[in-house]
Amino acid sequence: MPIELDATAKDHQHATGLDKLFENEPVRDASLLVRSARPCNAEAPADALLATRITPSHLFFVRNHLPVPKIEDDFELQLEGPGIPDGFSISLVKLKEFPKTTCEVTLQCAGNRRNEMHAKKAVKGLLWQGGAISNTTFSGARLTDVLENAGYPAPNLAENNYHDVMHVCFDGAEGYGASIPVEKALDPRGDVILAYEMNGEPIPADHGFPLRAVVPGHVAARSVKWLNKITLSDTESEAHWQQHDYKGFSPSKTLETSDYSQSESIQEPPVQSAILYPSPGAVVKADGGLVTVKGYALAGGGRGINRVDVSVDGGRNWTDATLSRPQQARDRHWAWTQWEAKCAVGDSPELELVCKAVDTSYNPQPDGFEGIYNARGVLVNAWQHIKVTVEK
Ligand SMILES: Nc1nc2c(c(=O)[nH]1)N[C@H]1C(S)=C(S)[C@@H](COP(=O)(O)O)O[C@H]1N2
Ligand SMILES: [Mo]
Repeated sequence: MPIELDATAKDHQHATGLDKLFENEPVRDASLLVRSARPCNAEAPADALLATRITPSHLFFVRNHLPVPKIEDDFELQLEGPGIPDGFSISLVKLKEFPKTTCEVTLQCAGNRRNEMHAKKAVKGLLWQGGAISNTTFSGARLTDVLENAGYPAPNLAENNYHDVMHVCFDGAEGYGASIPVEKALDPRGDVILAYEMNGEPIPADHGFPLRAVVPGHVAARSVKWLNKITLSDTESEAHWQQHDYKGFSPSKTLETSDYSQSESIQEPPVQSAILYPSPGAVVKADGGLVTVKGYALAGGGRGINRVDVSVDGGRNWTDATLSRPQQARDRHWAWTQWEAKCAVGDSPELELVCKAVDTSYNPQPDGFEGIYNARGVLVNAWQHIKVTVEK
């Protein structure tokens, strides 16, 4: 298992040879909000997430567990599984010959908004605010096309004929790995892509150049960057991040008492929303007695956003936000919904802004953190509360 170099592993940052390990780090935009430098973990700035539907690639959040690897020009994607000849591999040039699919997809880290849970009770992990999320287009070959070409016989899932393949495992060149259930991988409406482009350009180094698995509707941890191997398996990926991370536990469990073998791997995240404007503690203007609040909402598994409710009095009264939803088919809402609400304010100069989304299956966000508390601080989706002051 590779050592995870995270913000808590400070000692590693001074170890000899570290500069060599990190020699392939790209130049990054100065407005990214860096939460850990090496490996780089950085949030997208709120104004960039608000300004456009599509987050510009250079402002897309970065979540690297390990140093950015350098991929050679003669890179070949390895494939392994039933029906696939031993040693089968496919070049990038070959991958680009498959029909090209483009999909608008929001990636959200399972730890997004962790700082809010941490503020209630300590959790372990990078203290992300609400910017470990971004929305972009990815283009590439469909995973189903590539698997079929490699020789994998299409299983009859309706007949429960799986050929012993239950999971599709993705390995990244630098040692990261994850897997997704085969049902998602093979779903013709699941849109799993082996992407070589992001926003119409080659994928930037931080986001997986030259090839990335993109798993829409799932937590971003399953969209493996620097993809160099796909294995069809009867078990989940053996990687640390599939087996011993990205799982949730009851509020009573500590890191020590959490039994990872007994918890389901996180795949589709629950419904989420957050405020991007105004920022906490800001002084805002009331225009004709109305304060503007803006943010994003996202539902997992391709569900859409049905409604976003916004309050300025801590959750007593609610205003419907105006939604800007993705133009995507039912159960294929892979992209986020941006929203804006104009809320009437009374005489109080202190406002407590709250937002909550309801997805198209009528799943609401939970109102508090207590019931969803987990020691690792994943899937933090309680109603967000933000205090601001109204300018007199
Ligand atoms: N190879 C590789 N893939 C990876 C990771 C990684 O560290 N290495 N991090 C995962 C996690 S936890 C997240 S949240 C997303 C972040 O994608 P981004 O850096 O493009 O925003 O990539 C996922 N894929
Ligand atoms: Mo993540």
